[in-house]
Amino acid sequence: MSTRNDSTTAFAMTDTLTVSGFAVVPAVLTSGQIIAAVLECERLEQLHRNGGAAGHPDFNVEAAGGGFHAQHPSDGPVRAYDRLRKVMHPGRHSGWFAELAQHRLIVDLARLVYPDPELVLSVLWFKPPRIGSAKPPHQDAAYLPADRRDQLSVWIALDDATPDNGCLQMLPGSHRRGLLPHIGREPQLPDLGELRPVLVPLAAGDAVVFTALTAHASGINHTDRPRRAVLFRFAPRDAAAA
Ligand SMILES: O=C(O)CCC(=O)C(=O)O
Repeated sequence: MSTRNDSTTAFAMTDTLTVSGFAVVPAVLTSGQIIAAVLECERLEQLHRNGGAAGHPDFNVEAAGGGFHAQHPSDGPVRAYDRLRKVMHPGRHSGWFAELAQHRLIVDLARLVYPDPELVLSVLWFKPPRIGSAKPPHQDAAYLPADRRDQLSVWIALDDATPDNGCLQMLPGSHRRGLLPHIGREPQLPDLGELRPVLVPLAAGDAVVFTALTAHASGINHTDRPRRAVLFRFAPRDAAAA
């Protein structure tokens, strides 16, 4: 296996990132780390099911029509659409994920782009079985103020991510178009123009790295198993402090 310290691998990765706006990095997590991550996800889901996170704004659930509620809509009995869709800032709820965010291999990926990267966002994506909804095409920059759009995401699959369970889809070259017009409360690109999405299936533990201008999406989870992933987003330290 090549390592992230290998300068040829690093060069190839930054080259792919420059040309396409994203790059796949195999085996960022070991099998032991994948098992530990999945156990932590199950613990957080259990906390949610038991009502231990009711009303907490970091715990977002699937909405009946797809998309997500900003927070748990009720403290009543858990319904199908009360399944967790994402947990924001997992490091605040799990020491394990807080430590993972500092993992050398992960921070080194950000260092390929920023000499001194700062973690600015972490998200746990759950995409639950059968009801895990699609994420429409968007650029993360659409969520960010103009002076904070230089950011790099490291999205790590915790289950095998496949076309059937809603793996990521990337729009190669979109990062060279600047910020495109978005519509909607959950910003999305109404028109892809010439851009064509490519499916990015990953094995559990693999990562895809992409810029905040790289348009991407994910499909519905049609399977009986969750499609979980953790996202760490980095910015150059000065920008994060601005
Ligand atoms: O995990 C997903 O399905 C969507 C991820 C995404 O859109 C993001 O990380 O910006």
